[in-house]
Amino acid sequence: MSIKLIGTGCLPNIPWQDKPEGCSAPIWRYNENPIINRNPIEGVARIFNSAVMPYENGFIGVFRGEQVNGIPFIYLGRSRDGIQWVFEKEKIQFTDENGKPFMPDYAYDPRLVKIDDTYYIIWCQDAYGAAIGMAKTTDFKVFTRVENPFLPFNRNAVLFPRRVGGNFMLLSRPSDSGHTPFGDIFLSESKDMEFWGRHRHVMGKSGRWWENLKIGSGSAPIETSEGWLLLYHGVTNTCNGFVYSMGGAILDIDEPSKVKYRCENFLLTPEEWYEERGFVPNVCFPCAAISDEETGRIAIYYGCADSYVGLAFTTVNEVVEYIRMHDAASDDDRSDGRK
Ligand code: BMA
Repeated sequence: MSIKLIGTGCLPNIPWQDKPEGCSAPIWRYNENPIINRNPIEGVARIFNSAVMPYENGFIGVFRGEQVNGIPFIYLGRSRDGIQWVFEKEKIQFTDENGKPFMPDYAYDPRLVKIDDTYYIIWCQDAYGAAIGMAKTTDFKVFTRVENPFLPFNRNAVLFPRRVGGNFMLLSRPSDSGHTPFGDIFLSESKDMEFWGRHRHVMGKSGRWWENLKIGSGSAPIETSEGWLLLYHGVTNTCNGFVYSMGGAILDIDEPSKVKYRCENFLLTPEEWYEERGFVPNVCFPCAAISDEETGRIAIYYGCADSYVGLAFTTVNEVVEYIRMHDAASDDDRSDGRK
């Protein structure tokens, strides 16, 4: 069966490597990972959990930069090929709606989503507790804060790339203030990007060993002929701490709180040195995926061990087919999530 990407546009210069001979996994790594190494900017010790998009003739990205004082902020980077990045030295300066400086105390795990002609950045920050922050830009020079969508605590959010049923859609993961040992993915809607409601449960942790602690959305959902492809992270606990793997699900195109298929297997789990060894070992944390409608190619950017950025590849056909073949969605997953 041939599954198509919808509305993602053509991207002939998408970073790409063919699947290696003998690889049976649905997602394969770039063989020169990590693409961003330690100390990438003066005053920034590590970049990871970051998001990129095609822009002009190349690529642009928002990067989680852990400063040498340990505090994370968001940095802008540009690239011709999506692999080699040039970063701005100064963190992104956010302003309020009157153009006055309006910086959060910290900001991490940014996602970047284009809706119509506006780029939205969405991240985690303090708002009297860990909460979701948002800003918008049309030129990557002026970054205007948008009202925080939710009360604390919530540390993981991503927007859909278009309205569904006339409303903006946002996936998030309500939680507590720390490295929460729980968390499910919820969907919220808004007519204006300011007031959010109609909250629905999308899916929770499962009994499966790689995602039995908590889950959180990863890249912005990708529209396909089978539904929204959601790449997410699933977490398990071990005697040596949390392990973060990448999972996949397909959400109903018109009612995305309904899960059509949910893969019982992880799609990517820490195996390489840059995923297993670092500031926080054993973390694969997807935050972005770009795709080429023509070929069905998808390039995934994921944080590695809270220390590096990695790149991985798949095709829409291969990953959606794999998720379908290994579907283990529960009745609760398949429901509309309203109680
Ligand atoms: C989560 C977030 C991520 C991080 C992960 C592993 O709670 O803080 O930014 O990659 O933990 O440390």
